[in-house]
Amino acid sequence: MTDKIANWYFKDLDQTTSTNDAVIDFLKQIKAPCILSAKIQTNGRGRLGRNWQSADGNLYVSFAYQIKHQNLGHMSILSALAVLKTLETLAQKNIFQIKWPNDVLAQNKKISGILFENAFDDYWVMGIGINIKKAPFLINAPYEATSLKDLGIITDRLSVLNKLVQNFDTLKTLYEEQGFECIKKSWLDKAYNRDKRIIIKQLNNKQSGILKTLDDDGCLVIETPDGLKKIITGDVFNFE
Ligand code: BT5
Repeated sequence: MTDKIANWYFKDLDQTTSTNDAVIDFLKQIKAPCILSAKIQTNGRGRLGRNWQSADGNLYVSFAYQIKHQNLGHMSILSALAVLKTLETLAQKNIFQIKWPNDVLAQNKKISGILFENAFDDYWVMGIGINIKKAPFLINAPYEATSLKDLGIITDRLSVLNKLVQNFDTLKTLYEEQGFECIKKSWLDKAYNRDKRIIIKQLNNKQSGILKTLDDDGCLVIETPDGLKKIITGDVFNFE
């Protein structure tokens, strides 16, 4: 019999290359929304081929489910809110913020990252890493890393996963019933650098502006001397 968490089929592995890959095999086998986690990833990845350091003790988990193309940006925003709400139940509430689109920071250090990838057709993989017991020492990274343990919170990855699933399901239902507006509002309340000057680095481009809001697709809106600009992809940095 296959395990379940709420309505999701669930599998936990001792080790895999990346849960974002392993969950696709699970999805093909189970043919229904599913979640796969692993104790260790040997080749965990971030966006643009970057590495996600995946030591034992942290949460590495991927959710595979259907997302309509037009809702993808919304789900990216919603996923960060689910992580933030989960962390808020464990630690002091006001230390967490979300850096667009979906990094979660604690005291200005990165505690969680999320990677969306297409599985096939309209099935997408939402891969989430949360540092629970160990934060890597990052060289040349724009943000230091932190973990729940560094914040004085002792818990384990599967307890955090259960809370995460609960928060994600609640937010997804809210979104399906009421639309993006309330997700957007909650996200903006926790936005890192809101109303501050930021730099956005894209592959061959760098621009700066004041972080103002999200548009109705979940894109970032910055204010520049040329007016409001919509940012679809990129990495956000503090302006120094
Ligand atoms: C992300 O990419 O933040 C998305 C990370 C997604 C990881 C999950 S784990 C489960 C699933 N399976 C996978 O293979 N991936 C997903 P990005 O915004 O590109 O950030 C990557 C950068 O974060 C790196 O270049 C480092 O600077 C930093 N970093 C690496 N490992 C980290 C860690 N454990 N904690 C905090 N920062 C880290």
